[in-house]
Amino acid sequence: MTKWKEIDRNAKSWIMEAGQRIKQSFSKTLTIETKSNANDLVTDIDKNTEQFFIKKIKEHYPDHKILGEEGFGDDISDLKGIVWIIDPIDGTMNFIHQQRNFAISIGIYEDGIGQVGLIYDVVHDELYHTIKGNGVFLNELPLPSLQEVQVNEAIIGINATWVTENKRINPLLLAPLVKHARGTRSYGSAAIEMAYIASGRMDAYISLRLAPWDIAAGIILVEELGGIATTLKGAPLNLLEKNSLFISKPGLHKDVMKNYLNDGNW
Ligand code: 2AM
Ligand code: CA
Ligand code: CA
Ligand code: CA
Repeated sequence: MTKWKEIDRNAKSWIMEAGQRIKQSFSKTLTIETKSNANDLVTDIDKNTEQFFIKKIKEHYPDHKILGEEGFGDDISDLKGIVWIIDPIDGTMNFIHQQRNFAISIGIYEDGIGQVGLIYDVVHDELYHTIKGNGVFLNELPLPSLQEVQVNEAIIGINATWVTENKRINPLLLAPLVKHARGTRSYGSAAIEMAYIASGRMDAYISLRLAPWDIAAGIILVEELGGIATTLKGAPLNLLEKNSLFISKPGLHKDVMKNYLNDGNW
């Protein structure tokens, strides 16, 4: 078995096991804390899940590094070697309020190149996974390459925050795109929104500020199918810091960059 096949097989088995543990936690009382602000939440399950992965990875691959949202991994200052970038629960607010619409996200990189991507929508039991160069699968189903679509036929994922007064972007810049798109959606989990681009349920997703663990797996999945992922200014994403994100089907990316985001003096 090749190196990546073995890593992928282990990662899949651990992500399913972690998902089971999360489902079992639904009957228990959550410990909820806040982080940077009153709406930035974390639970004991986020922390336990991250620690579960770290234990498994360190046992099997002691020379791999781990970057995790809850900070139990390594202090990473570069992407040399093999780095697992993990969000144990993406969509914690949904996890707490809805007990659905959250996912486990794992992107595995070697020297900065995405090699394995997994996003597990726990409650819907949908595992999106890829080994670079081998296609993307939704559970056992192979997903087709992404086809071009026009703005007026596109469903675009965007949080309403970005079209109200905010400190990152003039909301008027995004208003025409929202108006011209066939529809907009907001699922509250960046990983699920990117997985939905991979599966064709959405055509693009925009956010003004996401961390490496929010996007690490999703960009591997979408790029494997021919999609494009950049910042809103069209620059490459940097997995060592926070980024804005515009990720979409191929033709749509070019069209939106040219006709909607080009004159954004922001
Ligand atoms: P999280 O649930 O892992 O924190 C919600 O729109 C999306 O933005 C989720 O993917 C969420 O990830 C992410 N996010 C990143 N930073 C956030 C923050 N400070 N507060 C809330 N959501 C955040
Ligand atoms: Ca969080
Ligand atoms: Ca996240
Ligand atoms: Ca998280």
